[in-house]
Amino acid sequence: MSERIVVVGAALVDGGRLLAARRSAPPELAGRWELPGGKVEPGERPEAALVRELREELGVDAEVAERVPGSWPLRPPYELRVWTARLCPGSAAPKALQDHDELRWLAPAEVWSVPWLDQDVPAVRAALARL
Ligand code: 9L3
Ligand code: MG
Repeated sequence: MSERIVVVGAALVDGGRLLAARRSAPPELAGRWELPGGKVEPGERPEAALVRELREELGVDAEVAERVPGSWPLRPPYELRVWTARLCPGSAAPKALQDHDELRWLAPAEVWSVPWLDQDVPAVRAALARL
């Protein structure tokens, strides 16, 4: 059996709004919006990977809250798992430092106003249900 590699995504919430990040790379994903995150490294706990990815990609200090039940297939061998997260007190505001060219805090009524990556749509729906 082939190993699945977990990609962690954050439903980063602040003041009741969800952070969406527009990808700038790779070209086939550019312009579509995602829950920020990335690949778990060998031996790394997924929650630690998420904190690391949010620091690298957005320059924030975040804490992971709870797992959003489910996992969603990406291009093999990857699969997406999502946690809710929030900014730690004193964290910088998110900035698009890596792989993104725009960030947007979306109120619940605005969540479907951006073109999410197809693979993120069910994850966003599940995350929204738990905000
Ligand atoms: N991916 C899809 N949705 C997401 C994330 C964080 C990632 N919410 C896909 C895009 C890439 C792969 O997973 O094909 C690895 O992600 P990254 O390391 O390029 O962020
Ligand atoms: Mg990433």
